[in-house]
Amino acid sequence: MELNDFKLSRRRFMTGVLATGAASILAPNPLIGKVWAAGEMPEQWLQSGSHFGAFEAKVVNGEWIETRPFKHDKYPCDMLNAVREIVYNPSRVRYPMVRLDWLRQREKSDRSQRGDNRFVRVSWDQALDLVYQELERVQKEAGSSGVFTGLADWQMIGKLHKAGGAMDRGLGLHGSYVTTVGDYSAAAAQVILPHVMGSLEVYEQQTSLPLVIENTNTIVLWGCDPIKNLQIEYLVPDHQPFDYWQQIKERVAQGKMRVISVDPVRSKTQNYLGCEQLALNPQTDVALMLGVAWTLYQEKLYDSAFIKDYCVGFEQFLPYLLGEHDNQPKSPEWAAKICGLSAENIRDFARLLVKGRTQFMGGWCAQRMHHGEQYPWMLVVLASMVGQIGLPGGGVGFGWHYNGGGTVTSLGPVLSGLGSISNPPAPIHAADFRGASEQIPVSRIVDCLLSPGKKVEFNGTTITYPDIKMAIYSAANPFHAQQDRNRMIEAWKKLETVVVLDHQWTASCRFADIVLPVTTRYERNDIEQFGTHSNKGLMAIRQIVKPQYEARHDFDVFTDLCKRFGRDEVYSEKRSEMEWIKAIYEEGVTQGAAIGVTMPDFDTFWNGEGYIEYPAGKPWVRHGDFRDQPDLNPLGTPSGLIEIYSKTIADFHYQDCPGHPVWMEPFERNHGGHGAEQHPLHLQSCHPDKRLHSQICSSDSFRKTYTVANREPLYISPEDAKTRGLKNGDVARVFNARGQVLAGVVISPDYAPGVVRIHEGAWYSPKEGGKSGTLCTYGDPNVLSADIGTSSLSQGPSAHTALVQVERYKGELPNVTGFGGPHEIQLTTGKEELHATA
Ligand SMILES: Nc1nc2c(c(=O)[nH]1)N[C@H]1C(S)=C(S)[C@@H](COP(=O)(O)OP(=O)(O)OC[C@H]3O[C@@H](n4cnc5c(=O)[nH]c(N)nc54)[C@H](O)[C@@H]3O)O[C@H]1N2
Ligand SMILES: Nc1nc2c(c(=O)[nH]1)N[C@H]1C(S)=C(S)[C@@H](COP(=O)(O)OP(=O)(O)OC[C@H]3O[C@@H](n4cnc5c(=O)[nH]c(N)nc54)[C@H](O)[C@@H]3O)O[C@H]1N2
Ligand SMILES: [Mo]
Repeated sequence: MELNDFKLSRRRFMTGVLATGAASILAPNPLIGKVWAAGEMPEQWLQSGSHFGAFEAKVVNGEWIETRPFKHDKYPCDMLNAVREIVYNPSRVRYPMVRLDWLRQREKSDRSQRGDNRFVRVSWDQALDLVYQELERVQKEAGSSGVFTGLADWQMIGKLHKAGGAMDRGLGLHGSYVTTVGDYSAAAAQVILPHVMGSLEVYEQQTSLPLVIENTNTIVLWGCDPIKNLQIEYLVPDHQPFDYWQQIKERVAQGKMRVISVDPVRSKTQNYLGCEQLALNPQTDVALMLGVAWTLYQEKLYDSAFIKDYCVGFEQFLPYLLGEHDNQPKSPEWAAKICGLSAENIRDFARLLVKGRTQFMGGWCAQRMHHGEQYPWMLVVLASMVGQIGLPGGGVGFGWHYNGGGTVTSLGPVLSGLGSISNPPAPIHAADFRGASEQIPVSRIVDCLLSPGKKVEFNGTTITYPDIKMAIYSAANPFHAQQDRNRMIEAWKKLETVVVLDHQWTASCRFADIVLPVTTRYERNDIEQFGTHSNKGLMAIRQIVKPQYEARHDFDVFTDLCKRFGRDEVYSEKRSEMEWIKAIYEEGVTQGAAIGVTMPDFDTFWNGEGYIEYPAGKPWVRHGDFRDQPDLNPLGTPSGLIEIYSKTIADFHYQDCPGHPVWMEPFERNHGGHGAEQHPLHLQSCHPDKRLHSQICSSDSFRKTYTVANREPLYISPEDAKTRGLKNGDVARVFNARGQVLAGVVISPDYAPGVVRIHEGAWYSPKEGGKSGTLCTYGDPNVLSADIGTSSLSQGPSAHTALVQVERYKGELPNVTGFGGPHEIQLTTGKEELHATA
C-alpha cells in the first residue's frame, strides 16, 4: 500500500491545476489588492486552510467552484475534496431557528418533542433576544450553576475566529457558568501522566522523527495509527510527518528497522509500512505489558540502573508483578490467557525490546476505555524497565499520531490570537455556584444532568454536580461526541433550554431549542500556523465566499449578544475583523524580533503571497534534559522522577485506580471478560479515515465515496461475517442492550474475529426523532457505547469498552434521516404547516 489517498487526490487535483494554469494566464495575479473582498473579482484563486490541510479555492463570480491543494503541502489528503460542500450542502444551517414548542412555551416546553426536528425561523434580533432573556432568567433563578457551556473542541482553524474563545469572552461579561475539565481525546492519560511523568505528554512535541530514523532499531506502535490520524491537525497541517514515515517505510523494507504494531486490527499504518503486528485481544494491553515486564524482570533483562536513578516505586510494584500478595504471578502464561498471544510470543517480544534502541509510540484509543489510566501508566513503566527514556530514538511518547508529532519545530513565533479581555469589568451577575462544582469532567455531562447534587470522585477532589438548566454549545457536536445516546436523550429532557451555534444542521441542532447559524472558516478572514507542532510558517486564511444565507461570525454573534447588556464595545474592543488580524500578526512581529526572526509588515504579508516560512529548528529529544541531568531538570512529579508507584494516587484510596498500574477487568469485554454471552463482538469506534469526527459527514458527495447502501461502514472479519451470513454491501443491525444501529457491511481481513468497527462521528439519524431506543438509520456508534467514567481518578469516557451483536437486517430499509435541514414550521395564521426545507 502507498500513501494512496494522497496520490489519488493529487491526481484529481492535478486536473484542476492544469485547467486553471490556463485561466491564470488570462487573469493577472488576482491575489494582489483587496483579496479579502471575496466575490469582487469575476474569477480568482484564494488561499485558505482547514484541519484537513491548506488549499486554494477557485471562485467565479462569488461562487467557490474548485479546490486544489496548497503548493507547500506535498501530501494533501483527500478530505479536502469535501470542504467546499460544507458551505453549500443541504445540511447547512441557514437561518436562526427556534424549536416549535419552545417558541410557544419557552422553558416550560414539552421537551419530549426535542429531536422531532420541527423549527420556526426567526430573525437574528428575535433569536438573540431569546438567548439573552434566558441567560438572565437562569442566572437569576439558578445562579452560575444553572448555565453550562459545552467544550468547544474542534472549532475551525484561525487565530481570530476561535468559536470557543468568542463564547467565553461574551458569556464571561454576563456571568459565570459551569465549564468542563479534560476532554474526550485523552482524559485518562492527561490526568494520570502528570502524576507519573510530571507533564501532560499527550499534547506535547515528541522526539524528532529524523532522530528516530537515525537511531531506532524497533518502533513499537502501541494502539497508534499515525498514517490515518496525522491527516488532520488542530491547526493547519503541513503533512510534513509523511515525509519521515515514508523514510521509515523504506527502512522497514530494507530490513534496517522493525516496526511492530500492537493492535487488534491491522491499521492503516501497518498496511502502509508493511510492518509486523501483535494482534492482541481488545482491552488487554495492560495484561500483555505485565507479561512482558515479568519476563524482563525474571530474565534480568531490565535496566536496574535506570530504575534506580530515574524512577521511584519499583519496589512497591514488584510484589504485584510477582504475585506475592494475590498469588498470581503476572507471567507470560497468565498474560497469554487474557491477551490471546502465546506465552512464547510474549517472551520473544520482551527480549526484542532490549535488543538495540526501542521507541514506544503510544496512541490514545486504549485509554478511552474502562480503567483507561492503566495503559499509559504501564507503558511508562515498561519503557522505564527498558531504560531508554530520554535517549534519541528510545523511550516512550504519546503524541506521534497527533498534530504533526515528531516534526522538527521551527524557530518562529507562536501567535496566541483571540484571548480573554484584559481588565474586563465585573460581570453583570456575580459568581454563585450554590455549593456545586464550577467544573465537571467533560464526558460526565449526562450523568450530571440525570443526578444534580450527586457527588463523584475526581483526581483527589469531590465534585458536586450542579443543577444545570441551560446549555450552550458552540463548535461541538455532543450528539456525536457523547456516549450512550439513548441515556443522553433522556438526560436532555432535564434541560430547560439548549442553544447551539453551528454551520451544519447536526443532531445536536435537532435536539436544541435555539439554533444560531454561524459562518464556516471559508467565509471569514484569518491567519493561522502552517503545521501545529512544526509551526513551519504562517499563512493568510482568506475569505473564499461571503457569508451565506444569514450566517454570522461567532465573534459578531457574541458582540451582538453583549449589546443587550451594554458590553458590546468591551467585547469587540472596537476592532474590525482586519484590525484584529493585523493586531494578532503584529504580536508575531514583536515576538519574532525578540528571537531574531524578521517578518514583513502586515500589509506586505497580507497583500502579497500571504505565506511566510520560519527558519528551521533543531531536532530534539523528548525527556532528553531529564536524562542528562535529572537533578537540574526534574520531572514535574512530587519526587521529580518517574513514579512507578504514586503515593499521591495511593492516598486517594480509589478501588479503581490504586498506587501502581494493575490489570483490572473492564465492565465488559469479550474473550473471557463480562458480557460476551449475549454480545460477543468488541466494537471499536476509532477516529475516521475520511472525516474529522462528525465534520464533513454532511458533505453528501464525499460521504458517498465510503458509505455502503447509504450507511456508515461496519468493518467485520471474514469469520464473523460468515457465521452471520453477511456479504459485502449488506445492511447489518448492530445492537446491544443500550441501542441499535444500521450499518453497511465491509468484510475485511484486517479485522480479527471478535472485533468490529464503526468510526466515530457518523451522524446520529434516529428512525423516530427524539425517541430513546429507536433505530439509528445511519450508524452512530455512540448509540452502542456506554456512559461510564474510566475511573474515579479521571472520569474519562469509556467509549471503547463496548460489546455488540451483529445480524443481517431483514426488515424494510428505512431512509437515512440524519442529513438535511430542519422541518420548517410556518406560524402564519395560527395554523401550522409542515415544510421540509433544503
Ligand atoms: N483522520 C482523522 N484523524 C484524526 C481524527 C479524526 O477524526 N480523523 N481525530 C483526531 C483526534 S481529536 C484524536 S483524539 C486522535 C485520536 O487518536 P487515537 O485515539 O490514537 O486514534 P484511533 O484511531 O481511535 O485509535 C488508534 C488505534 O488504536 C487501536 N486500538 C483500538 N483498541 C485497542 C486496544 O484495545 N488495544 C490496542 N493496543 N490498540 C487498540 C485501533 O485499532 C487504532 O489502530 O486522532 C486525531 N486524528
Ligand atoms: N465512540 C466514540 N466517541 C468519541 C470518540 C471515540 O473515539 N469513540 N472520540 C472522542 C474525541 S477524541 C473527540 S475529540 C470528540 C469530538 O467531538 P466534537 O468536538 O464534538 O466533534 P466534531 O464533530 O468535531 O464537532 C464540532 C462541531 O463544531 C462545528 N463547528 C466547526 N467550526 C465551528 C466554528 O467555527 N463555530 C461554530 N459555532 N461551530 C463550528 C462543526 O460543524 C461540528 O458540528 O468525540 C469523542 N467521541
Ligand atoms: Mo480528540
